[in-house]
Amino acid sequence: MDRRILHIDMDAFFASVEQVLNPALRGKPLIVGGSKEDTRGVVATASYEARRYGVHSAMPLAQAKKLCPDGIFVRGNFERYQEASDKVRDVLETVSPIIEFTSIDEAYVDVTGSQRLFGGDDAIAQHIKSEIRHKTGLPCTIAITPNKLVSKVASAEGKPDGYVCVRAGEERDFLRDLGIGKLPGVGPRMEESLMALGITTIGDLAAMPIGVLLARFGPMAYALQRRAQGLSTAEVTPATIPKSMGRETTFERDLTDWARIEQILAYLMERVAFALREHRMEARCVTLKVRYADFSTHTFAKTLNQPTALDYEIAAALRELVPKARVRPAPVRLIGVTLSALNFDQHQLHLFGKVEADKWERALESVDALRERLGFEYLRCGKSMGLGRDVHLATPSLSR
Ligand code: TTP
Ligand code: MG
Repeated sequence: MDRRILHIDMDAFFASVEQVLNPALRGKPLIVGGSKEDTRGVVATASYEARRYGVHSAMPLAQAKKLCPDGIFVRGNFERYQEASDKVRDVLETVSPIIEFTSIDEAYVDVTGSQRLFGGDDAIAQHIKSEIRHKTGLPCTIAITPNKLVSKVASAEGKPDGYVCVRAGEERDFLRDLGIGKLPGVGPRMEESLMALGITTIGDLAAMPIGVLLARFGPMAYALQRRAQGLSTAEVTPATIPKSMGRETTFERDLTDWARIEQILAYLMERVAFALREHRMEARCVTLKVRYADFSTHTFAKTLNQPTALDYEIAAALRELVPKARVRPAPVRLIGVTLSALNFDQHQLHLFGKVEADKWERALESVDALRERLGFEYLRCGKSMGLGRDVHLATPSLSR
């Protein structure tokens, strides 16, 4: 049976949620990301009315204010967006269990097996759109096509409040006249290289003699051209969302030296923060776990004002928690750190305009990239450096 893959993306998501919460904002140019007085933040998103003025995501607020002086600026309320996203998930679950969220407002659903029950693509899309409207008041755009790649492109084309259906065999026709920059994986640099070869549409790339592409891009040319032809076999892989992530270790012998304990704690923290970022998640709660020599186990938790995936913010929370653990003068048998109240990273670092965080985020991106290439131990940052390169934990424990 032909695969049918649905892609859904909520329209102007944060702005639409704000408009549901406060109907006075409907139909108005609305900019989410910071108040009018906010000078440092960036735009998280803008309503379609505000987009007419040229305002878009990631634009500095100051610039948005110049382009759209009569716009309404709000800071945003991430919890409400997560709630809305959860309701969208509930609706999608009524259609198929194979759901993969790729961001807070975007998901793929394999609806191959749902065709008979609902009576086809159109009925599935209709059902989802009206249920989401009913349960959340929010508009969305849906595409159903033979694969993830074409669905992703098609839903972007269908915005806002749209539905696009591409049948098997029509993929290439559908993509043909679209600008080459619309093909997923083609960023601004790649777009430039393709333009230099005279390729301006996805159809141009699909029809290009492969030799020309191989000469310019090497072996990746094959995959590139296949994508332009609308071919993709990627599966919808439902991600189980972890509730928490933790790292802990039992020492070879009980320790009383807190300088040493804190070094190991810093190492565990770096590891769990790295894992968190790998999952593109953020945490709002940091828990320090201590088992003393007498096996009594205590946890000390701190809830952050805002979710984070940054080492230095998690370290700051631990610095507040460690003195609480040290109140008991007993030797320590086990130490651990757990991050919970997790959600997917939704650029809220930018949303709340934290310049400092921004700097760290960029630094950690490079650190993580090196670690992926060379191994975790290659690069370490804070207190844990005192442990040296090859850290050996007697009982490394990975928990979720
Ligand atoms: P998008 O789906 O990219 O944008 P959107 O839903 O606002 O608009 P569209 O109709 O074009 O889909 O992102 C979803 C939400 O993620 C968006 O509402 C706000 C947030 N976001 C940021 O905070 N910063 C960003 O740079 C982007 C792109 C999105
Ligand atoms: Mg969206």
